[in-house]
Amino acid sequence: MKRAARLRPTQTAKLSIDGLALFGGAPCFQEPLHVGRPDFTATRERLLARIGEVLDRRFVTNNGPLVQELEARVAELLRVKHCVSVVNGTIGLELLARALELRGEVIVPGFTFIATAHAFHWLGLRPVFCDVDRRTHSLDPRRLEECLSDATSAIVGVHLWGEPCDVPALADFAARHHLALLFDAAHAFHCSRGGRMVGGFGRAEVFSFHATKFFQTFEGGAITTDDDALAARLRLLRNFGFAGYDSVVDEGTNGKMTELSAAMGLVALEALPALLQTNRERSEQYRRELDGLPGLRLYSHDPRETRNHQYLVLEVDARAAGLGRDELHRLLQAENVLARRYFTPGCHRMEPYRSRPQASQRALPVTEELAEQVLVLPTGNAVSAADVAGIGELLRFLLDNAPAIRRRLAGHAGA
Ligand code: T4K
Repeated sequence: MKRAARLRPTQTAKLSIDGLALFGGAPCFQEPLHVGRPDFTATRERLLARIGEVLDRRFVTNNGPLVQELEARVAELLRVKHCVSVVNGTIGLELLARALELRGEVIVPGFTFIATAHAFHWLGLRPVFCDVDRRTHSLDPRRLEECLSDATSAIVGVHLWGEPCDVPALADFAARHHLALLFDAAHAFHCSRGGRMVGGFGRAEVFSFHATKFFQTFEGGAITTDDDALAARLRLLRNFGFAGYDSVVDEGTNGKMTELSAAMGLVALEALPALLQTNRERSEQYRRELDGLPGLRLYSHDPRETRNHQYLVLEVDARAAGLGRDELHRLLQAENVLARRYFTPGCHRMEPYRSRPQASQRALPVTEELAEQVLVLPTGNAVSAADVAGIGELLRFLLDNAPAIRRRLAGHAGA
């Protein structure tokens, strides 16, 4: 079902402070607009046909033909030797940590989705949070040294928002200190650095194919690497350590992707160019709609590189905007614009990490600032051009009337 934005640019005059949904008016959008909601309108028939094949074949998991086909196609697309599909990105990180036999401490950014840290903590490793670069939002190589200890075994860079990390600087640091370098590439499918696709950097990279990602298999993920031995070990570990019937040659867990997820993935791969086109158009439109709005800065990607534009990331400077990020978030949510405060608070402020002894915590000023400022706006192929126009108009109205809205918010119950 297609929604239409209730607001059109020409109807801005109808917006009023009293009419804002937070103050009792009807929401601007009849249906919620999500960050990365998948839309199956264009792919439904092909997906159902693929699922039909799986049911007919009666082979639904355990490295089936569709999983193998998907792995081959992803490896080809990312120009990497091996793609080991997994049940989700979090398990992918865990499998990689096991396969690399990481020990002790692992340096991770403070500003990321909690799964980056949890995956290692879950295995009994200790995530050590490093601050991030103000512009790119990813690991700041200048802050690595202070995170280092005798127990450090690895650095985990996160290509946040699909913008690859400063790979050469991280690789140089890792080599000098004999650390494994791996990447959480959950956001970076079909993104490049120096013309080379994310997938082949470090020892290995881990993708998430969650339903809200640019490339999705409902739930799923993959570990990609050029290292033959590592790929072979990962394949063992994701299947209980089985080398063949009745032959267990390693430890292992169950990290296998199902044929239904692979069916989704194969169909999603065919639809990728169309989604990329939509994402690009929406992202350019957002940029035009928000142009000149005080206090709102849109995250910029390197224009020379391939990007998937799956996340539309806004930084809100409360002083210049007249409204804080959290105020805007409340106002937008009420209007059915389900913008997200990714990633608030920073990982170090979430359990179990925030309860660590104070002495073992380091200041992460950039992570703190971003966690207060970042707002991710609805994107994906379920968000129409009319929706983006409506969101732009709404944001413009909110900022144009910021002082009055702020006064109203102060007096509003629950504010
Ligand atoms: N590393 C990084 C840097 C990551 O961002 C992630 C995951 C991982 C590692 C771990 O990968 P996985 O183990 O997940 O493969 C979502 C996703 O669940 C998560 O995959 C993602 N990152 C994270 C950034 O976002 P939530 O808790 O915010 O999801 P949720 O349920 O609120 O969904 C987001 C929006 O999408 C909502 O507005 C609802 C809508 N939605 C969601 C689903 C699942 C739909 O419209 N349809 C749907 O089917 O974490």
